[in-house]
Amino acid sequence: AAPATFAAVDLGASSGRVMTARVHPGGVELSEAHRFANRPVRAGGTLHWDILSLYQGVLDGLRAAGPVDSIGIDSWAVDYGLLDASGRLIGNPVHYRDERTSGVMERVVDQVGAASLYGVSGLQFLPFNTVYQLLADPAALERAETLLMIPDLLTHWLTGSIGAETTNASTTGLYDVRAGDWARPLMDRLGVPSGIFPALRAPGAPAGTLRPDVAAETAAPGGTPVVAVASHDTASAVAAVPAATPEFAYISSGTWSLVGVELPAPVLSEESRLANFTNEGGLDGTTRYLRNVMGLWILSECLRAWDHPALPGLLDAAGRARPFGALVDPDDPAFLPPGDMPGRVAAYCERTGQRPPSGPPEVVRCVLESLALAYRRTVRDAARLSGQAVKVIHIVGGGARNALLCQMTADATGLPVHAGPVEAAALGNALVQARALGLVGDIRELVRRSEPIVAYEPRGDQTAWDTAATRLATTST
Ligand code: ADP
Ligand code: LRH
Repeated sequence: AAPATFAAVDLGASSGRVMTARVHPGGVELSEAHRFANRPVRAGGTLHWDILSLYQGVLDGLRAAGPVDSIGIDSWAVDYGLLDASGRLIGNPVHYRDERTSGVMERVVDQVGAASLYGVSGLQFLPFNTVYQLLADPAALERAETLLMIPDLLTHWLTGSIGAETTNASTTGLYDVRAGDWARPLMDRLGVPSGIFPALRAPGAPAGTLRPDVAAETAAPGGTPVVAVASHDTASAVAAVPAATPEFAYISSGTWSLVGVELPAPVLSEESRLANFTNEGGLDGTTRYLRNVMGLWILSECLRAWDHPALPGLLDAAGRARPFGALVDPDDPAFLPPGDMPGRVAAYCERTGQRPPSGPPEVVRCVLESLALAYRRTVRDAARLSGQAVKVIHIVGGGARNALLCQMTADATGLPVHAGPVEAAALGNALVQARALGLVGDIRELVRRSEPIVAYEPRGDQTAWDTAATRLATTST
């Protein structure tokens, strides 16, 4: 087949990028056409996404990318825009870290019961799941005619088409994970109007073509196809994990760390619910059985508090800092909202009778060791709860560049860690488009052939990590 070029728009919580992927029978070459900051804006007391600036970034990126065979968009999950009867956006999409959802999940759980929610959606209980955001703002819901998840909203602005891509729909809490359809009876029970949810489309399905007026702002001709890729960024990233064996776990490591395994079917057991594991939709009907770990967000908020020192130098210093000082549970809700993260780490330590780390290198060491311990616990829980054996851990996303964390993860888990690709989500996005054109068979095999992977073998003293894990378990608040 002749080579083809695809534009993959990948919007993460920290940055957006438009990548071009040139796909030929021997492999894929990815290059960055445009990268832009994703800066949330607090206005009127609410934390918003700057959706128009993100859309402008997409257009600028499509201009820089040049003509392409097709376009796909993926982004972070759970957030959405609501359109009114005339198709206009009702308000600016709100950031999932906004505190308007405070107490809503607890109220819904009281009303319908955690087991019956989990039995339908199989979704982990996070306060910002779409369903809780919707119920936090009944006035907007009342005016809404259509709900579009972020990638579906941007796709709509590019093409005029309306649809709901399934991997992202599976993060709403309003998707029936066994039926593979919107959970309309649950919506009725919760008072969420089921008419606002568009028809579903699976990754790889067409999602319209570029409107001529929009095309004029890009370098792509009008009529360029837009494809519904695995539009949840984590689903695209998992699709591009270069695993050579089915016995692998993944850590999609960016702002969040999404830690889990790929399964043929969801796990909806009581034990799984209590461990707060999620069953999100993956490519080709797979289940992404995983848990959100707070991730590098804690580190990036520390960097912000310290006025952005250079990360490589700081990681070097953290590598030389004393091991196994204070440890924190990254999943503690105190770490979720934006704010003074070094202060919150110190407060956690004080609350749990530990000497707080002093100075940035010690804080970073504490955060990374704590993350490695969270990864260890989560990989082991995923394997135990699903019965899926795990022989290797793949780390993809920006966190694959953090050699200290990759090595700690290998040491803590006693498993080899394969790091890369950094731009897994963009690769998964582009290769689903290429596959839809018939250019690619096995996406993972193509990624293995094309992308450098760095291997970390476990080393050092496993018992030190066992001791640290026990200590953390007993100090968790
Ligand atoms: P998202 O998709 O959520 O925006 P990314 O996958 O782009 O996130 O990952 C961003 C993270 O990658 C940063 O928070 C940072 O911790 C990490 N990172 C980026 N570059 C480097 C680097 N040179 N060394 C270590 N870590 C890095
Ligand atoms: C990662 C991610 C994750 C969701 C979160 C809201 O970018 O999509 O999978 O839980 O953002």
